[in-house]
Amino acid sequence: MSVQFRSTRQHLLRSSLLVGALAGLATGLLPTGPAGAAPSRADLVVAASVDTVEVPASGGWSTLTLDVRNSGTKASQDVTVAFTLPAGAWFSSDGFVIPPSWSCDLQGTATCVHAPLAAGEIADTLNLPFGLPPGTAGDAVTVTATAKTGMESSTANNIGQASVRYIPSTMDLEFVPAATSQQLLPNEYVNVSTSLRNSGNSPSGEVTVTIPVPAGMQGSEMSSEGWDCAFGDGVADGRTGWRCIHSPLWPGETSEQLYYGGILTSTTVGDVVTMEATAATTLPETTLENNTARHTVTVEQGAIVRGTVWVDGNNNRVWDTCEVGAPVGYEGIYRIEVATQPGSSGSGGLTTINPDGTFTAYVRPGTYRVQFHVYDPHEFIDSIDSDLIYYWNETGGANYGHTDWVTVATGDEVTLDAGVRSRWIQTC
Ligand SMILES: [Ca+2]
Ligand SMILES: [Ca+2]
Ligand SMILES: [Ca+2]
Repeated sequence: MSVQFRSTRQHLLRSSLLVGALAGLATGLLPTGPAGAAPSRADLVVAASVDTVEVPASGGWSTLTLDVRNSGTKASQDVTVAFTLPAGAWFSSDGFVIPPSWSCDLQGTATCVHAPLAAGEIADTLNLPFGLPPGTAGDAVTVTATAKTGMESSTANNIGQASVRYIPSTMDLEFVPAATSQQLLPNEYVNVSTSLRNSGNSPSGEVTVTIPVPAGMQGSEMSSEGWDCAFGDGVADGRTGWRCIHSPLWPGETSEQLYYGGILTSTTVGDVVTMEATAATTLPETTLENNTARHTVTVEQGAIVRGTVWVDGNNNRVWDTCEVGAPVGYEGIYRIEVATQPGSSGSGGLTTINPDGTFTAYVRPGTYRVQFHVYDPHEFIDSIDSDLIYYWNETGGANYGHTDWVTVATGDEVTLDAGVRSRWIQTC
């Protein structure tokens, strides 16, 4: 009778243990069987996952997340988790934090140790980045974590595994933005800014961008952080332009902005000037179709402000037909600005000063005045052939004068002159 009782009891015990173990596996929370019915034991349950389940065939990084809990009814002893990485893989040595409750030796034995876990206690989650060597696209590799402690009700749930699959490597540089445009006046500055992005899953090689200076434009040296640029003749594939180098771009990385530009010269209204930047790298790309950035400048019509700084050679305060323009430079016309009236929306390009004392500025509709700076031996004069409403001849010879405000519309051409005399008077 006692034998029968025992066997029935053992049968019941096994059943409840089995149910308990299954429930424990399913929820990870339930104790294995009624407390009074089974020997009280610890039961570690391990769960492992990876945050990146696919890496390129060129190799890559993932992070192992490990959770260990004691689902048993009794405290465990010390917990040791041993990791097995795929062949050639390695744990990162920095860039992550081990919770203080764990003590890990990832570079040596590849184990982490935790103090005993009370019944029901969940250990702090471990997040361990690891690197994978190059592999074959389509292959999967597995990371395994195995926990060990003293006597447990089950060790079947002590192993956590997660897989990472190799996918084909891709690398693709593309300009962001790839197409820009603007409308400018003749003699205006062209400023272009773009960046380069690696939209593949593998690093690029060193990057080179070449930008020839197009016809109708004069380029100038510019610097861009993160880029090493040279400007000059024969650098942009043999042509005058920019050649800029950038270190390899990581998957998903966008470079710093790349700046280049210059001033429109020898263009006329309606001209279209296109700047083309071309990127290349030392490794094969998915496509080369997106390796060009185009900046299109359409030369638009504005108004023209022009005039002459003329020298009253015979000192009669009249611009006689024989009298010519002042020289340009430190003893003549030093600077001419076409200034925008404060609050006016006008804007324009550089004022070109010619050796014969004439000047030209292309401006948008707006209100402007011309500001002249001439140097000794030249100084401003009163004359009916001068449009200055104000001038000041300094002792020392840095002389300044300006015209009244003039409002111009698209297509207008206005002429504003300034009369000067030279202390070295030459009659004509
Ligand atoms: Ca266990
Ligand atoms: Ca590309
Ligand atoms: Ca005269």
